[in-house]
Order: sequence, then structure tokens, then C-alpha cells
Amino acid sequence: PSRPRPKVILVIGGPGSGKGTQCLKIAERYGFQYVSVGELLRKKMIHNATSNRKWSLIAKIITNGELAPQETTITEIKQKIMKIPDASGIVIDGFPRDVGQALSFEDQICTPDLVVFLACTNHRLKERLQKRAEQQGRPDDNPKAIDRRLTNFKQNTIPLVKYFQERGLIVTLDADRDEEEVFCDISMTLDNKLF
Ligand code: UP5
Ligand code: MG
Repeated sequence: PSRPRPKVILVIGGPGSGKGTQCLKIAERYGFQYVSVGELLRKKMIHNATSNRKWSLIAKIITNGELAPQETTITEIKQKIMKIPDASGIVIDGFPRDVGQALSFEDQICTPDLVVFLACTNHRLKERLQKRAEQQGRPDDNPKAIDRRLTNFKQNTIPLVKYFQERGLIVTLDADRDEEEVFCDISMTLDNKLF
């Protein structure tokens, strides 16, 4: 008998909303595979930026806090997902970023089972990113790129959230609260909607 396809959960939200933090918790609690699209692109860019023109351009784009080309991003996700042997679920962190990407994902990969939107105030997003920048310093955690990431997020999110709302696929959660409280809501939502 053929196995059912894994459940696919997309987690979206502003830079610093806690996508990475919460996706790891989801993966652990439910035994799902974790795919961070930002991480996928950063790894690939570090690996290829010096030898490959396309990726050196993408490295610049990402370091400036802009979005990588849609087709490249979808191709990377597709390749990554195809390598996952078998899983009951896949949780995707930080994708899609706009309606175009959402359409293309559905067209080329699948319709998600659930989209979780981590809603956070601008002030909280900045505060968390600044704190993380002091501790780790990702290439795009500089003040200019942080501003670009916040601006892009603000521009694209309302239409994106609306798109998923119209299809009844999205749950919006208050992500201003501490990690445990947010995860409590997430796990209640997943228990309700997926099982
Ligand atoms: N923290 C987390 N939750 C907290 C809480 N509830 N209370 C207090 N502190 C909390 O969290 C950020 C920081 O806050 C951490 O220090 C954490 O401990 C703390 P994190 O879980 O890292 O938040 P996250 O939402 O993952 O923030 P991140 O900075 O990773 O978000 P971005 O959306 O900027 O990053 P991403 O990796 O998704 O994308 C980066 C770039 O990749 C994009 O700008 C773009 O250039 C490119 N990209 C594309 O081009 N296309 C894509 O589809 C995806 C990415
Ligand atoms: Mg992240």
C-alpha cells in the first residue's frame, strides 16, 4: 500500500518572530522533518558564492535583506523535500514570502495542510533581532538589512495572509509572548487541525 503523503506545515512571520525557534519545537514534538528556507539559501550561498555567478548575486541579495529569486528558491525547496526519506510531516520555516511564491509552491509542490502565522509587533521584532545580532551575527543581521527585511515583510504579508485566509488554511497566533506560551498555542492548533 502506498504511504499517505506527509503533512506540510508552513510557518511564516516577520524577521525575529520566532519561526526558527518554534519550527524546531514542532519538529521535536511531532517528529516532523524541519526545513528552513533561509538556512537552505544561506548554506548554498556560502558554498557557491565564490565559484558561481548566480550564487554570488544571490549572496548579495540575501545579505542586503532582499528576497532571492522565486524559481531558485522553489527549486531548492523541491530538492530538499525530495531527499527526505519518509516523514509523517514536514515543517517549513520562512516560506512563502509573498503570494507569487505561495502560488508557485502549490503549483509545483503541494497545497499546504496548514499555515501558521506568527504575528509580532514591529517593536518586538527589532528588539529580538538586535539582541540576536549581538550574540550570533548572521550576515543579514546588520541594521540596514534588518530594515529591508522588516520593510519587505510589511509590504508582502497582508496580501499573503489574506490569500491563505480566503482558502481557510491559515491560523494567526500572537507571537509577542514568551516562547512557551506561543508553542502551547501552536501545539493546540496542530492537534486540532491536523490529527
Ligand atoms: N526569540 C524567539 N522567540 C522568542 C520569544 N517568544 N520571546 C523572546 N525571544 C524570542 O528568533 C529570533 C530571536 O528571538 C532569537 O534570538 C530567539 O531566541 C528570540 P528566531 O526563532 O530566530 O526568529 P525567526 O523568525 O526565525 O527570525 P529570522 O531572523 O530567522 O527571520 P528572517 O525571516 O529574517 O530569516 P529567514 O532565515 O527566514 O530569511 C532570511 C533571508 O533569506 C531573507 O531575508 C531572504 O533574503 C532569504 N529568503 C528568501 O529569499 N526566500 C525565502 O523564501 C526565504 C528566505
Ligand atoms: Mg529563522
